[in-house]
Amino acid sequence: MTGITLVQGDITRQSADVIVNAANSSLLGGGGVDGAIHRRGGPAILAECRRLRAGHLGKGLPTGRAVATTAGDLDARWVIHTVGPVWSATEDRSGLLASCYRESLRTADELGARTVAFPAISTGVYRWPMDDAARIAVETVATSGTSVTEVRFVLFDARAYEAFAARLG
Ligand code: AR6
Repeated sequence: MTGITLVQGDITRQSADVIVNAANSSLLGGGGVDGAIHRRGGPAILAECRRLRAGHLGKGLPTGRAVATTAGDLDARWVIHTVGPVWSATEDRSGLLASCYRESLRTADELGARTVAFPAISTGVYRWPMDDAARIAVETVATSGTSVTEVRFVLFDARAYEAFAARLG
């Protein structure tokens, strides 16, 4: 049974087997959670991302996919980088957002991780509406069949926390 928990705060301060990064396809850093993870996690994470880009991810990580690296100086064993879709009002990209959660958990299962901390993927720079993002995140995790025992959503502000809390009932 996977327990779903909620925390309000900075994901880079969490202790977990896996901290998930809301990255972009380049894997070479950015703002938001991505910037914070690389800042606090130190250069080992970026070094491994560069090796992935020089190897089998030469064209970058596609939207909806996930890949693991070291967690560097974070209090975690791995960072799993996933690329959320940019919100579109005209195209339904919810399958890609669900895929981020599913693929991250599949990768975590392969690693043997027990605890996974997720940010609210795509709800910042990529502008996904928070309530809808919370619905997709909770539904996808609940139906994923993962062996992870705790999935922790780490929400940056009260608005995000309330949106996820409403979905968990
Ligand atoms: N801990 C937890 N949540 C955070 C933190 C933090 N330290 N910082 C921000 N958030 P975003 P995206 C929240 O923009 O929308 C980057 O430049 C934030 O309030 O980080 O998937 C990447 O390189 C929001 O609710 O990710 C990509 O280019 C949520 O995390 C692009 O942004 C996600 O916001 C990805 O955009």
